[in-house]
Amino acid sequence: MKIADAKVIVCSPGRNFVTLKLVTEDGLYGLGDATLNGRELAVASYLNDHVLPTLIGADARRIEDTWQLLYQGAYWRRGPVTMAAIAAVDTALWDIKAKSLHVPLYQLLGGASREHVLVYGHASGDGIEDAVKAVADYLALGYRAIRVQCAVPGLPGTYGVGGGKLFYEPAARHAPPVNIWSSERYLEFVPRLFARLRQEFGPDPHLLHDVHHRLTPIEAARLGKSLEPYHLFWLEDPTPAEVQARFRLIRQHTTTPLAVGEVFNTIYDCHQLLEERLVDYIRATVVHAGGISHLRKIAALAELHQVRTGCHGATDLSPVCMAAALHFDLSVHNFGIQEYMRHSSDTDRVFPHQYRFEAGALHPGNAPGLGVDIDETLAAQFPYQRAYLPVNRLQDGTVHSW
Ligand code: EZ4
Ligand code: CO
Repeated sequence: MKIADAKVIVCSPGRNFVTLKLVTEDGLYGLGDATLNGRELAVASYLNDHVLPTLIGADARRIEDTWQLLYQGAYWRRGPVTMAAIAAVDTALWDIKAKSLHVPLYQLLGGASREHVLVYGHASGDGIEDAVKAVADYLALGYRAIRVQCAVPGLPGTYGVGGGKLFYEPAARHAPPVNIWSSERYLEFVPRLFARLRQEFGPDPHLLHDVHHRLTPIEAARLGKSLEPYHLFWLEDPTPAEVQARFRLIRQHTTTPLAVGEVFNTIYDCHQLLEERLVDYIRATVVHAGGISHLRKIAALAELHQVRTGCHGATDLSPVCMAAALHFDLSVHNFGIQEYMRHSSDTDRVFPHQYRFEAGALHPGNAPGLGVDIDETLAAQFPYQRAYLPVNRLQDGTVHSW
C-alpha cells in the first residue's frame, strides 16, 4: 500500500487551516491537520518543500517507522513547526489504516473505554453578570463543563472574551492586536467572578478557567488558593511551562487542580510535570504534539502518574484534529475532558464530519477512519488570509505573555 500522492490544502473558511491529504496507490486517502495558528505557511512549506517528496512511494502501513524517520531523520528535533508537520503525516496514516480495515480509528487504539467524551465549552462576558448569563446559555445547551473568562474591569481586551458567540477567535488580519494586562487587577477580580458563579449555579457544573500563561508561580499559587472554595475542575496554564520545575511552588500552596500543555509539542516538554505529578491534566493534542502516535506515549506516561488528559480543542484546531482527538479520548483509559469550541458554519461545510454533540459529550462516530472529510472545491473558495494572534503588554508598555 504505497503512498502515491500527497498534497497540502490551505484554506480559510472563517479562519486559516492547513490540511494534509495522503493518497495511496489503491485510491484510499487520509487526512491530517497541520494548522499552527498565526504561523500556518511555515508548516505548509515544511511539508511541501521537505517532507512530502520523501513520502511518495513509501509504505502507508508503516506508521511508527514513518514517525521515527521524520523525527530522527530531520536531525533538528522538536519545535511546533516540525511536530505539526509530523502530526499531520501520522494522523493521515492512521486514517488510511483504519479505512483500509473498515473500522473507526478508536477500534485500532484499543477500542472504546467509555460511551462518549465529556467536553467543555467556552463562556465569557464583558462583566460578571454577562458571564453568568453565558454560563446559563451553555447549561441550557446541555454542557456539563464550562470554561469561564471575563473582561477584567479597567483593562481593554482581556483574553478569552468572545462577544456572545459559541467560539472565541483571537487571531486578526494584517497586524497583531495589542491587549493590555495587569496581574494585580486580574488577581483581585477572578475570585469574585467564581464566587458569583457558584452562588448562581451551585456545586454541580464543572467550572474551568484559563490563565493563559500570565502569572508568576507565586501569583499563580495565590490565585489557586483563593479559588479553592469554588472547586474548579481545573486552572489552566497558570504560568509559562518552559521551566517545568516552576510548578513545584504552585503545588506547594494550592489544591486547585492544574491543567497545562496546549503549546507542548513532545513528551520532553512535560515529562517532569508528569513524573513529579505537578499537574492534574495534560493538554497536549494531536496536531501540536506529533500526532496520535506520540500523544499516546504522553498519555501512557501520564497514566503512570495518575494525570488525566484534557486535549486542547480551540477553533484553530481543525475538525480533522477534533475527530482524531475524539478517537484518542474515547480509547485511552486516563481521559479527563476534551475542550470543544464550535467551528463556524463555513468551517463545518468545508470539513464534513461524523462527530456529534449530545448532552454535554461528543462521540467520534463509527465511520471507517477518522470520520472527517474535506470538500476541496469548497475549500478553494476560501483562500488563505494572513492572520496574527494578539500580543500583550503591561500598562507601562512592557511585553507580557499573551
Ligand atoms: O489561545 O488556541 O484553551 N484554549 C486556549 C486557546 C488558544 C488558541 C491559540 O491559538 O488557550 O484559545
Ligand atoms: Co488555553
